[in-house]
Amino acid sequence: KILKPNEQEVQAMADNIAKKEEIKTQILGKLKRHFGKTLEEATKDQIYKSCALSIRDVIVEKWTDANKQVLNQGLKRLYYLSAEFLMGRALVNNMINLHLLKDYQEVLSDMGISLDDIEEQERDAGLGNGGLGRLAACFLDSLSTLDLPVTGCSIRYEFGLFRQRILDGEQVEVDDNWLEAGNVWEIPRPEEQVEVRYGGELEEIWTDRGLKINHKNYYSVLAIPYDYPVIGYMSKMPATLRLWSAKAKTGLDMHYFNRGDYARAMQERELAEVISKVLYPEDNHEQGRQLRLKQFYFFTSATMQHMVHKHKANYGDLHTLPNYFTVQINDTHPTLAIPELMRILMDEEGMGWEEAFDICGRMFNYTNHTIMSEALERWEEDMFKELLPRIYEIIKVINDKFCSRLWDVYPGEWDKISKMSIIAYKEIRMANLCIAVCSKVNGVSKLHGEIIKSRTFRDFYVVFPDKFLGITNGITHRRWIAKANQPLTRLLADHIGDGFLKDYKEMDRIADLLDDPKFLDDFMEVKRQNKIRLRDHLKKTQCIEINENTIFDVHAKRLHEYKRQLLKVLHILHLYNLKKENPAVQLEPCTFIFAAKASPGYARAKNIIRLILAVADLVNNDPDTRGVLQVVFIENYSVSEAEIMIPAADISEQISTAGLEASGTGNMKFMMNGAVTLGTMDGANVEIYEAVGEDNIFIFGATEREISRMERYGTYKPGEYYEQNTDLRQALNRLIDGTLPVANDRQFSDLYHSLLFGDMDRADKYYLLYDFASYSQGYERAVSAYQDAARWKRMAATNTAKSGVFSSDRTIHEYNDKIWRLREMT
Ligand code: NBG
Repeated sequence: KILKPNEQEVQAMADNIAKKEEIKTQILGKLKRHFGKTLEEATKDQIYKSCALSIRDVIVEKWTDANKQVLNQGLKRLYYLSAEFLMGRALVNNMINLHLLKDYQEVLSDMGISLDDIEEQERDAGLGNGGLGRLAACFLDSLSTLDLPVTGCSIRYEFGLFRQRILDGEQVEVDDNWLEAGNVWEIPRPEEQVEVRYGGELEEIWTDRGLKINHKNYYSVLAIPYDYPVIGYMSKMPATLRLWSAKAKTGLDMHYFNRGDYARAMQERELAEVISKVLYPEDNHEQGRQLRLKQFYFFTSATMQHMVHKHKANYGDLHTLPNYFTVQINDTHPTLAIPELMRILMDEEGMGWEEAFDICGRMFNYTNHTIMSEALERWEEDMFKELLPRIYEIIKVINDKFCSRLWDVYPGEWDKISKMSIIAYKEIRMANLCIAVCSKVNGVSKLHGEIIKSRTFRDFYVVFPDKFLGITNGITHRRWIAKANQPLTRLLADHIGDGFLKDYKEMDRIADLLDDPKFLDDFMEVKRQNKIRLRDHLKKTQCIEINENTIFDVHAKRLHEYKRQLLKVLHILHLYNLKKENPAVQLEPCTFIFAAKASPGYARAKNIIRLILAVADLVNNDPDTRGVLQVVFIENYSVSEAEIMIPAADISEQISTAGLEASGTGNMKFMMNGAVTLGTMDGANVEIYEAVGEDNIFIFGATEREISRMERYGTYKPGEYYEQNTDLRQALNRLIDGTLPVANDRQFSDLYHSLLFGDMDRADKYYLLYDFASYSQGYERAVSAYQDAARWKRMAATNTAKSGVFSSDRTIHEYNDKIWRLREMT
């Protein structure tokens, strides 16, 4: 007997059909009106854009309403200032967040189109280097999901982070002209442009209202905002990402043009527009270049001017600014927002110093993302003064007042005061400026929060104990589960419903399933599907064949010595040696996957990539190891590559020298997707360890305390480890004994020397030799756990089950509680 659907079901079906018809009409309408094309004539790119525009309409509708509400209800808004936002692609993520994914999939498939194909038309918005920029992107998603009003502010770089190609065994950088084919998500707002000034001289003039600073002979650049709405999951409050683009004030200089000097006529324009041309490809590493300083002043000045204009227009009274805005400074890059707001309030709005300073103190907060001394931003005083004379003067006054305050606390302690001073030894120290002014200064994990108090900024902590706190990073589980891992999302939804996408705490319910054998099998089946997806992807994009029936052991992050990709490579060479020495030895088949970009100017990092590729060449082609050990380097690590790679991982390598990785966020993405961490007690690994328990993680290596003791007393002698550990010695010797196939005849003796003797500095600064034996044991433990299938599936699923606390929703709750105090819309 055929069951007849009841009335409600009939209605639901009818609604569904109507909804899908509407989506189809929207897409076809966009194709027709924007591109003058019918479906049959349209290119994939045009279909992508039509889908995106139809989705954008839905978001913009909510966005306009929400922005009006913020104003009507007088809600406080967060300005999240960051030199980087590593957004990745938006289309499918937006569909998920609007609960429209399934509908679009079906509509497109009815039209004979695959959403996967369409999705690939979108270029990643790669406006960031790594963790810091991706964190900013995750924060926008969470803020919007929690209906908290935020504007993220940055630069509309015409070229994002370079694309990486591997040619002849080396990294080659290709420009990332991501705007080439247009960006459908952004809305230009030329009517809100502001002017940013550089150079010139200052002059004091007396007016009837007192002394006034006149800034003259400056040159200026226009900042044009482009707004990009970002919607969180089932949100009423889309976030705004405001990206500023630089434009010359005059198009062509007609004076030169008329004389036939066309190149000269264009010059000013090019000089201005270079400001938003390209993202600096540096990660955890400071260079102090003038153009970079120009970039940072450019977007912070534009943002502060905009904020003040807006506030004046809406409320008139600038004294209430801190009631309506709070500003987060994401690492020191946007620090100039502080003196810039001082400048606007005093020079343009006639406010006195004390009042302006008090307002700044109440509005700004600073997040520190690294303790690596080379990455603590400093600017050369003379260069700074010439480029930003007024800002320089303001910083100088802040510094004078700050130092005299310190003098009261530490009378006579010149050394200490000069260490804490904002300007010293002809340099301006941005972190010190932030700490002197901001209400709160936070680290990004528990450990890092402690280290900044006890070491990096200890002297400041003694004076301002209430300023400091640690808030552990997080990642948005919408992108990193729902978008990146749809099979896992379906499995979880089948058991606990899809409420966890809005409320991360519901992820805790996954723990109830850990004793359900069917769930564990399904969980591993999801993993297998993801491994196959990565296998197919690699075949398609890099013509590399990998075997999904091996362990996928993944080390994916920026290339930096402290992240110790080199330690991993040495260990692979050790496994290779084992097999060469005794071909009968049984090794568990393993695919070692690396993905990492090296900063183009960081020679050592590029060399380590060369080494990884050379080791891949050796191990993959040697008949003794072929099929057992495979080394793969995935090109162009980016958000979109990560979405495919992370769900496929079995082992997550998080092996930084303890104390140096402020938090890590890749570590969270892997564990959330059921990879088991093999890592040091560093950054947020410590909290992953606490969350999953010691049975569900493999910890190895020196602790932060051990390392800092060795640093303090200078007791570390890498040579002794080389002498005493045969495995290590043999692995290291492979770098120089001619085993490795090399391109251009360049060997790896510099890496070898840096570990054993040091070049300019100490030998083995990052303690690879110290941790080698312990890493090797950690790897063995991980492999034997993997061989026990019953044990492994429980471990893997436990990692997902305990990952809720690493949702950036939790992080944002904490920031809001402890720092911002924003309210939800009513
Ligand atoms: C990085 C740290 C990571 C951390 C991210 C986000 C910088 C300066 N720091 O450990 O190295 O996860 O910031 O907080 O890029």
